[in-house]
Amino acid sequence: MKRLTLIFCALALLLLGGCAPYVRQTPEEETTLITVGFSQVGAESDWRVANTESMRESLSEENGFELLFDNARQKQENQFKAIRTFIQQDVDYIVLAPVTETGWESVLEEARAANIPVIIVDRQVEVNDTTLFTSWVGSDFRKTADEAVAWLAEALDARAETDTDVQILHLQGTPGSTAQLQRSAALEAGAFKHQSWTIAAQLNGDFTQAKAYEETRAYLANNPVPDVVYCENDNMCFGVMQAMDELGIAYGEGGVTLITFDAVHRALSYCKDGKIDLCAECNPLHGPRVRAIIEQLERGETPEKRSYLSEQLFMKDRITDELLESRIY
Ligand code: GYE
Repeated sequence: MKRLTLIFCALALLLLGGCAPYVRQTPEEETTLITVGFSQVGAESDWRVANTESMRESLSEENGFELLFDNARQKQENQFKAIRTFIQQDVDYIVLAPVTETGWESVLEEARAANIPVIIVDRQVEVNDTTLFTSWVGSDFRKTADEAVAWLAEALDARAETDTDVQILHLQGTPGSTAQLQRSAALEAGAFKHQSWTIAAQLNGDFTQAKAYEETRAYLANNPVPDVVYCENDNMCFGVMQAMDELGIAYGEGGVTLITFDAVHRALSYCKDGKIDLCAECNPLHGPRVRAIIEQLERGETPEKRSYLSEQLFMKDRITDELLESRIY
């Protein structure tokens, strides 16, 4: 493995006082940076931007890293290209936030052949040989989504709406991504369990506000207003709100029930104002974990194969001003 070695040599001649003799200084500093190639999904959401920022902060030069960043614009082929470039550049580590779960074998084999450990963050990769990656850091998407669905069941129960027909509009994230697969599976399991729930439609919003807005606007123009909208991320929820604002449809308290995932600052603040009913948290701060994993590997230790970040559900009464102020994303 190649280390990027920076050698700073400085020869300083200082004149002390008016006619004092020259003092020769030769401070010599050698800094060895660990090079990390990071293939990021894109910049599709507030969550993603916070994730990138967390990685940049943790893998900074001051912390001893040189970070090579690539934004794949939500395309797997761009991620293949980025990883191959990192291999050519002989980086020390590759960090991959995969857009979808499948199709990674070849490129991961190439990284392994080049002896470069790969750390996966956020979404998972589906590979038969799990030694193709060193470690994974992310969320237990299914667990949090199951909790969100259980919250919906209770909320409907409390409103005595369990027996009446519940129409759910489902905004899905990028098809085939772990966040989409597991959040969708939780809702589908909920609809299967509760006879009165109907998933009225599943719209692909690709985790972006713009796409969710367009899809929802078009859907609502031709279909009845649903009782619940289940959005697989906050930015899609903002798109739904935008569409409903334009159509004069009430949501949140006293309107369509809105459920969203991520719990970024803006969503929490809408929730506090009663415009969103539930924010299911997804923690984007992977940087410190990734740094710790690399440092473990540097010491010759074996990191955990999978490590989960902890998260919770937020409803209006759990959102304080302090929480909003301390939220950095
Ligand atoms: O929920 C969404 C982002 O994979 C957990 O991707 C991530 C999701 C997150 O674009 O906002």
